[in-house]
Amino acid sequence: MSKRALITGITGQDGSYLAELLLAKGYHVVGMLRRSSTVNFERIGHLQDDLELVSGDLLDEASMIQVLRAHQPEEVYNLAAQSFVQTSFTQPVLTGETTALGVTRLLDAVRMVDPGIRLYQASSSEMFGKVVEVPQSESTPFHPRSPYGVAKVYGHWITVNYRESYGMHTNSGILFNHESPRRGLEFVTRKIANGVARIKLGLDTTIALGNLEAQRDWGFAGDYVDAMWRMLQQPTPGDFVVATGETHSVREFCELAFGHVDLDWSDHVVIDERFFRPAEVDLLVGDPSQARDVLGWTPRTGFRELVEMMVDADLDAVARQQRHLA
Ligand code: NAP
Ligand code: F7E
Repeated sequence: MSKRALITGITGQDGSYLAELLLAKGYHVVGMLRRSSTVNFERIGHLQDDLELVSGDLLDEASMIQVLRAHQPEEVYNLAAQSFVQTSFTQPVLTGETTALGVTRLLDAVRMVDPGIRLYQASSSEMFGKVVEVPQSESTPFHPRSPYGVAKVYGHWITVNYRESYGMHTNSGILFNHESPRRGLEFVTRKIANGVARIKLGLDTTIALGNLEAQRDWGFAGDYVDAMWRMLQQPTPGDFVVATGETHSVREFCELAFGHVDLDWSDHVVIDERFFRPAEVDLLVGDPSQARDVLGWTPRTGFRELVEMMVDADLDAVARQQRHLA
């Protein structure tokens, strides 16, 4: 009989890649959706016939108890969150309810329905924030710099706490930034890739950005979901940093993305104060050696390849929209 997995956040970037991976491994995949007034299947439309989609919300514990009872998964991947750092400054309470307390609601639902279920919690490099060492590993102390980062620290520790208190197989994947053509348009990499495509195809002339000197360890989401799965296959649960070990600035991302279509970024990027954050995370770079040694995981997609994949995908998508409107 095939294994059963529940994914929260199935409509998000990672949810769609993880669903593809689990389906390819023969899993029965149940995706939890929150109620919305419009269908939001942009990323999972191609998988819709292979998934079982059910209604539930991280803000409502009873809904998750009901989903767990009805579908009896062996593995739960908690990818749902208010995941945009900038929004966490304007909606800190909602971010805490979803991204922090939502984890406790889900863990508690799992504990009540079947404490033998293995759980993955989507933790984040944003927990390191104002970093105390470079690179950051599983033992680096946290100093979050946004309500989102603070909420993720809570989510991390409650995951560890349920492991230690109840002997549950709960895992915290401390993932550094991972991107793809399915990344939300508000995140800087997709904003640049989409902007480059629109400029190249004559729809825009500039992109407005904030801090170009911010540095991130950017990998490909399709590679990172494999690390999530590997964590739940281990005999003992744990915490794992998942990263490339390389860091690049927003400026470098711009150089490569515009360069890929023979444009000079400095002719098209304008700085707009609105995109600076009240507190910034300056230098994030992860040490993924534990993931390599224990999980046998390594990233496969390099930085240039990632940038070019994203720009090419947006060139295709924008050209398709133009043809549709013509
Ligand atoms: P994403 O694209 O923003 O997807 C977030 C998902 O959460 C969406 O499916 C969203 O549903 C769902 N969601 C939001 N609030 C919910 C609620 N109250 N109840 C149920 N579902 C809810 O995020 P992602 O990039 O795939 O990231 C996946 C997870 O990894 C998140 O927890 C994120 O914080 C974490 N993470 C991401 C990165 C990264 O670089 N991508 C790095 C480290 C950690 P709607 O479609 O209805 O909005
Ligand atoms: O910002 C700078 C900005 O919004 C990256 C989430 O998935 O990864 C993501 O969080 C950097 C920041 O991602 C703009 O100041 C400059 O330093 O793409 P981002 P993020 O904040 O790193 C972590 C690991 C997560 O866990 C989160 O869920 O880029 N930046 N100019 C800009 N950022 C945005 N969004 N827009 C700009 O115009």
